[in-house]
Amino acid sequence: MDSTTADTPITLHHRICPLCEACCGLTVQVQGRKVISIRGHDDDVFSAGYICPKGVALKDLHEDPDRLRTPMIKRNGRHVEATWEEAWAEIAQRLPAVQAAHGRDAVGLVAGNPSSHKIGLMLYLGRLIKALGSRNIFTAATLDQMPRHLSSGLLFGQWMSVPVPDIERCDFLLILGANPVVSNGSMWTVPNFKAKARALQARGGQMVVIDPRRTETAALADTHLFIRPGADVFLLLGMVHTLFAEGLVQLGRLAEWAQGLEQVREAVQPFTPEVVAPRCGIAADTVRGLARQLAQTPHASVYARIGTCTQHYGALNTWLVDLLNLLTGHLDEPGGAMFPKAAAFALNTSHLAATQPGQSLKGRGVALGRFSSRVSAAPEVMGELPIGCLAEEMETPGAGQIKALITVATNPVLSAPNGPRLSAALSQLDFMVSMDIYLNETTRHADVILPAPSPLEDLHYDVPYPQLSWRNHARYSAPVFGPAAEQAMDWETLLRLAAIASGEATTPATAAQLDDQLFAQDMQRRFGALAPAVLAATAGLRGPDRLLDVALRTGPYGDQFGQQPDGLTLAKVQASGPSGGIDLGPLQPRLPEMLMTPSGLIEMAPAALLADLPRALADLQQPTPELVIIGRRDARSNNSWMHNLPTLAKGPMRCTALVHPADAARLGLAEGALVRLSTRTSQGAQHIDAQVSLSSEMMPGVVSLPHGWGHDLPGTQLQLAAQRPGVNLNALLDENQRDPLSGTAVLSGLPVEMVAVEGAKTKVFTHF
Ligand SMILES: Nc1nc2c(c(=O)[nH]1)N[C@H]1C(S)=C(S)[C@@H](COP(=O)(O)OP(=O)(O)OC[C@H]3O[C@@H](n4cnc5c(=O)[nH]c(N)nc54)[C@H](O)[C@@H]3O)O[C@H]1N2
Ligand SMILES: Nc1nc2c(c(=O)[nH]1)N[C@H]1C(S)=C(S)[C@@H](COP(=O)(O)OP(=O)(O)OC[C@H]3O[C@@H](n4cnc5c(=O)[nH]c(N)nc54)[C@H](O)[C@@H]3O)O[C@H]1N2
Ligand code: SF4
Ligand SMILES: [Mo]
Repeated sequence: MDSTTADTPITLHHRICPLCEACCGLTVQVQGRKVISIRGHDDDVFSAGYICPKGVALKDLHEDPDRLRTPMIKRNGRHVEATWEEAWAEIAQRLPAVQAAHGRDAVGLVAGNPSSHKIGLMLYLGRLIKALGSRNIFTAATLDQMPRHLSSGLLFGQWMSVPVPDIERCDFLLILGANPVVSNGSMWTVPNFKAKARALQARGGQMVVIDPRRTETAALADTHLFIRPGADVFLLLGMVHTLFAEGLVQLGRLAEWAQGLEQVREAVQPFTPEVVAPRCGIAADTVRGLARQLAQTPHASVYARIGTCTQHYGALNTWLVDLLNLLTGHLDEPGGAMFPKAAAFALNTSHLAATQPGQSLKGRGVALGRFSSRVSAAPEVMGELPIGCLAEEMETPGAGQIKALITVATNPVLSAPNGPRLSAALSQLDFMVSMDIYLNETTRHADVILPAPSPLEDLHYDVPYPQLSWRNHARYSAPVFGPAAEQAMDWETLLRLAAIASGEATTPATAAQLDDQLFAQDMQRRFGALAPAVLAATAGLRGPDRLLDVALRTGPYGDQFGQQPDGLTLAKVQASGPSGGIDLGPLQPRLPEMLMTPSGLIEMAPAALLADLPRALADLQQPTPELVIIGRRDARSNNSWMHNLPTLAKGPMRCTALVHPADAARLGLAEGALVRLSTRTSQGAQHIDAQVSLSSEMMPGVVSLPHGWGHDLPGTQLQLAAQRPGVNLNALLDENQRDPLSGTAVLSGLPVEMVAVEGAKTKVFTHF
């Protein structure tokens, strides 16, 4: 019960925002169990007060009456509130039955974007996956950044060795397919990108943005170039070609640490600027000019993100971006593209103790395609299968068919291509469990929904994002509120699920007991004879806190359990007080020590990538479609799930189709017209109806609609979102179009037809 009165003291709490990759420090003002206000934390060592509207909306999220606070069980087709024990009983009865009848692969798992922002999910999901023993593991990575991991794995030997622009020292920043002014950065943790970009310009630097829409980031840039969606591979090849043709290649310090230069030179031969220019919609001289500017600016960096990943050549694009940085001497150099050195959990720091300075460690590198999906034979990457294969794996009978599914913080019915097919397949499952905070378009199919604590009731430490940050740091947030009664922490829920999935449910241990057992086993494996000392040193901690303490202490800045007394411990990070955490300084060069490839070198010409180039070459002969569709992000939205929060939902309708006035004139469309957008996919004709907004921001021949909308499906509990549902872009997209190497879905650049809906009135946009 909330016993807050007017006399209850107001307290201030510092807290990292868990909503996007910027990881902003917030100041939360609280009275009892009420949130009074949320602001940017001015003294935060990393984000210095920056906040966006979503951070403010954490209050709405905490208070949202539709957010689930108890488990839900579906009875007679309707979801009803249930106790945790009832939920566990239902799962224990039904999940092992599927495994017993159909085998381990019959239970699939899908994990979504918020999983990467919650330490409990990040650190314990692996336990559940291991317990399941299923090949049918899917995540949002194949809707997003898998090409980034692939290139890092092949070139540097570790999936998470991702170079990011060293923006504070950079004088030329080339951005492709990213809109960090709105998205706040991705695979690059850079709160207040706008201020940092302005500072770059103020010291005489330049920013160039390549995007089929003149975005908020493009508007800030010194130069914006439209590109035909999907044509980045050609632009990038033309630039690499220019570097070789004009003698601009200079690897500098890394020359002796890289192999494959001659193979790259040969492979790019066919892609002269003249050959690629028409396809990109960018003049050959401009292609050359970009390559020259990159090569001739001492501190420069290329950054590319989702617009270049979610297309037919996602892997090639990401590789070519890495090559551009490397070939121009900007990789791992101040002001160029550098590798962060995280304080905890980074696999690319774990071997450093075994490496001599100035040497690399020959590692095992990464393996691809160790197994394939059953129906389409799509290869695994990083132990997962392309999410585009999920529906067919549920629908197609035979050994290994997915009969039961666990979803963790994901809403693929709106976020993955051909959501309607997924929705139909989910409704046919024998059993489905969702860990989620809403009864939404996906979880409405679940037999049991297990809720999560509100972000303000959870501790926070970012696991992946310090590995991608513009500056090194270690920041921790304690929960602002204790958990609501009965609410399990994510790690507890995952351990209970894992116990059931591994068949141990008959010995009902508490999550704490399971955690102690697993922790002791892990420490034994890792530290051998020293394990008892580690257990003693971490006594009193449990769950993610305990794993974090071990990771910090054994990490590159750690106290090594007393051997480096000045080093980091969890207690030290927690005690950092009003600064919100510990600053670990600007990015430092990390090569060659960080390399983990089999050769111990940067392997710049991986066979799998070279073998994909003929596909691009053949593609140059293809005609370009008249109209293609791309996505769009909005500052007040977050993929599919923040449309139920009042402070974000208010204002103009955001799910509109942006159309260039010339296209509108050609097709006879006026502002506000209702149009039918149609595609022909591998599954037949699809269409949705959307309202047009005219915009000269668009490249002619390209229409843009945001994803994550379509909240008008029955059986959900999202009252506000349902009032202005928007339409589902992903109903138009094709789950079978993907980058063959990374398995990443093609979400950008598919041909679309657009016609006015006969008889529909031109509507004035609804405003909340
Ligand atoms: N066409 C098109 N489609 C896209 C994209 C695009 O650009 N264009 N972008 C893609 C990208 S980059 C991504 S990452 C994916 C995202 O797709 P998903 O990974 O499926 O993520 P969301 O759609 O954001 O759904 C998040 C789910 O997590 C739940 N949730 C929120 N917070 C919590 C929590 O604390 N705990 C738990 N257990 N659940 C929580 C929400 O209720 C929601 O159900 O979408 C992709 N889809
Ligand atoms: N406000 C808000 N912030 C978010 C999210 C959100 O939904 N809303 N989602 C979060 C997530 S999960 C992610 S992964 C990140 C993504 O962060 P970003 O990668 O910055 O994503 P977008 O803002 O979608 O920017 C992609 C850009 O690529 C452009 N584009 C589309 N097709 C092409 C193409 O073929 N070539 C080129 N060069 N450009 C193209 C689009 O016009 C768009 O401007 O954002 C995160 N932050
Ligand atoms: S930019 Fe991202 S991390 Fe920062 S307040 Fe907004 S949602 Fe939160
Ligand atoms: Mo994403």
